[in-house]
Amino acid sequence: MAKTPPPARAIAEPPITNRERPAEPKPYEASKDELLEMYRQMLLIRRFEEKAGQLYGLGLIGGFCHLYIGQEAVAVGLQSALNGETDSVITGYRDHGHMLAYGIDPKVIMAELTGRNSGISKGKGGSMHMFSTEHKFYGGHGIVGAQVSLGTGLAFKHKYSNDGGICMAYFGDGAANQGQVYESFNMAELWKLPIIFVIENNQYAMGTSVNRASAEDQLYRRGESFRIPGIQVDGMDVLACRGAAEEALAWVRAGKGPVILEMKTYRYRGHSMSDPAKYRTRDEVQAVRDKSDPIDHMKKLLDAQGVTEADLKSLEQEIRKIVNEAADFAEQTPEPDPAELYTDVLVEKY
Ligand SMILES: Cc1ncc(C[n+]2csc(CCOP(=O)(O)OP(=O)(O)O)c2C)c(N)n1
Ligand SMILES: [Mg+2]
Repeated sequence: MAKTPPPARAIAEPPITNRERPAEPKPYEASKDELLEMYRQMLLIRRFEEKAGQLYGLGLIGGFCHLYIGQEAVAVGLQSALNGETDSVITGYRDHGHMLAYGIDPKVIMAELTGRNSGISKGKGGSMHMFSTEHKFYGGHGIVGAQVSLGTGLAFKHKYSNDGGICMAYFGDGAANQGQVYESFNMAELWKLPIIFVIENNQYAMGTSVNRASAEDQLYRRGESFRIPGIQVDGMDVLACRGAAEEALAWVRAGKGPVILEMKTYRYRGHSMSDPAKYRTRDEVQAVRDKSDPIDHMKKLLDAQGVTEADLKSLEQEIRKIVNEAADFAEQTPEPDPAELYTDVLVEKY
């Protein structure tokens, strides 16, 4: 028998500001070990991306390559709050940092960048198309905004199979203007899907600044007409990111439906390696680096915890070693066999 539809809501409803919403996030109170781990992960991403930039310059990486430098606190802070056993992550093409933050081996990521058979997508995906279903990391997508709809599907699966997981779907400020994002918002709220929509507002979509492209540039408000609460977060502060993740997760895990997190961040490099970044001044970039760099900020917190320069130096060396080993591996392993062209491709009728 068909279900009776729910009654229409009363007209005199409280405005959205009076509705229940997630608690105001507080910066996460991390132990010294947690601080060190977050610092380690952010530094790993930064050094990995710098090395990827070098390999690209040497012609060892083909195709597109979008670096995550400057945005490290977002993936590290948010993903540190996830349950790696149950929760899924999906993002766009700026994906290397998210994979590293999700504990995926730097070697197989770098080998994918250089198109080798030991790469995580057997060298056939490159920078933008990496997956690890084992780690519940669902890409790596080149079509702007597509990951929002796919992530909504992942969240549907979490709910349908009652597996206790949630999906974290990342997208950019440019993607936030895409039509499919709003279709996904509608479904996600209607069905109370367990999903956190993370808008990484790094201020630019290719060469267009957010204010030039967005009628509502306070992106955390973009869910209001769908009754999805939004929180704006300092995306350059890893503890603020983690604190926001805690509140968003509490809301979503309680079955209250999706949340939007707008992470105010900044990318230091061009949109991709082929972008000369003529749409902004060097001074603008330098000012953000000087004032808000997430790694420098964390260094100060570690200093206050009694972590010495020498401790940080040895950590830096350890990370450089991991990154150099990943680069050596990525240069030395063979390219895929031509027969690989015919694997992982749909060739039958479905
Ligand atoms: C559907 C679609 N339209 C356009 C493009 C071209 N494109 C690639 S990245 C990009 C900008 C996206 O910017 P944003 O969402 O802010 O992400 P960011 O690169 O800043 O991480 C555009 C327009 C694309 N890949 N897919
Ligand atoms: Mg952007």
